[in-house]
Amino acid sequence: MSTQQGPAGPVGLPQWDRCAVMGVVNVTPDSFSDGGRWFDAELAVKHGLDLVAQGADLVDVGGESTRPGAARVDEAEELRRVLPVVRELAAAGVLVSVDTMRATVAEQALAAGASLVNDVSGGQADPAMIPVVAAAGAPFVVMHWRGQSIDMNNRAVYADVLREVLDELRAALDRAVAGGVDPGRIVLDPGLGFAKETPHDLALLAHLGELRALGRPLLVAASRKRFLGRVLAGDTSAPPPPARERDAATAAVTAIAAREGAWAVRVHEVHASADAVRVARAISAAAGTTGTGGTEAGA
Ligand code: PMM
Repeated sequence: MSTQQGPAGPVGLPQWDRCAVMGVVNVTPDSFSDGGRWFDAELAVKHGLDLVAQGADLVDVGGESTRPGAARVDEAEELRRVLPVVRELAAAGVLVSVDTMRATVAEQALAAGASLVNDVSGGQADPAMIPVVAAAGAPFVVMHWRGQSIDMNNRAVYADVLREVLDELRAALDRAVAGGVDPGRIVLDPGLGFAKETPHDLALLAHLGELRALGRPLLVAASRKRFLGRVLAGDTSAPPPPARERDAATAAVTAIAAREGAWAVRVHEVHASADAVRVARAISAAAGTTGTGGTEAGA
C-alpha cells in the first residue's frame, strides 16, 4: 500500500496536502443517486455551498445523467441547467468543475467561472471538446469510457479488465495531448460503473497503484454506485440497498483511495469522505514512525 500523501494535482488547481474531495451537484431530474433533488438552480447552488461547508474542496456540477440506460438531454437544456449554478457557485468563491460531454457546455461553463472540465467520455463524445479544453488551458478529467450510457452495459466485456482499461486510458490521454491539452493538466479516472460490472469495478479499485503508474493524478468516483450495492447485498438474495444507503460504503472506498494516492474522490455525501481522507492522511504520515512520541490520549 502506498504511503504517499498529498498526491500532486493537475496544473491550474490548488495543491492540497491530501486527497481532495469533490462534491457532486447533479442538476438533473434522473441521476441514479440523487436525481430530482437539486433540479432547481437555487436549490442546487445551496446544495453546492452546503457541500463546501461539509468539507468539499471542489464541486462538480452536471446537467446530464449518465446512469446506465440514460438518454441524452439536448444541449440547450443542459446549458439551462448548468450555467446559472456554475456562475453562482464560482461567484461565491467555490472551485467548480463542470461535468459535461459537450464542448459548448464546457466552454460556456469555463467562461462562467468553472475551473475544471470533467468529461466522462474523455473527449470522445464531442470532437470539439479537446480543442476547447486545449484553447482554454483548463484542467481536464479524462475518464475511461466505451460509449454512451444508453447501451454501455453491453460493452462491459473484458478478457483482462485492468490491462484493457490501462491501455484505453493511455490512448485517451494520448489523444488529448495530441489535441493540444497540456499533459500536466490532465487527471485520469477509471470510470467505475461505466461499461463495467461489479467484478470489473472491484478489480480496478484493487489496482489503483497500476492506474497511478500512468503518471497522472487519479480521480476515483465510486460514490453510491451499483457495485457498492451488490457488495453490500453480499451473497443473499436480498435486493441491494438503495443508492442513498451506500454512503458508508462510499466512505470506505474513499479511505482506501486516499491511502493509495488518489488525487481526488468524487462523492455525493461529503462529510464522511472528508473525514476519511483526513484519517488516511494521518495514517500515511505515521507510516514511517513507530508512534512512540504521541501525547494525545485515545478513547
Ligand atoms: N460518474 C458519474 C458522473 N460523472 N465523472 C467522473 N469523472 N467519473 C465518474 O465515475 C462519474 C462522473 C455518474 O454518477 P452520478 O450520476 O452519481 O453523478
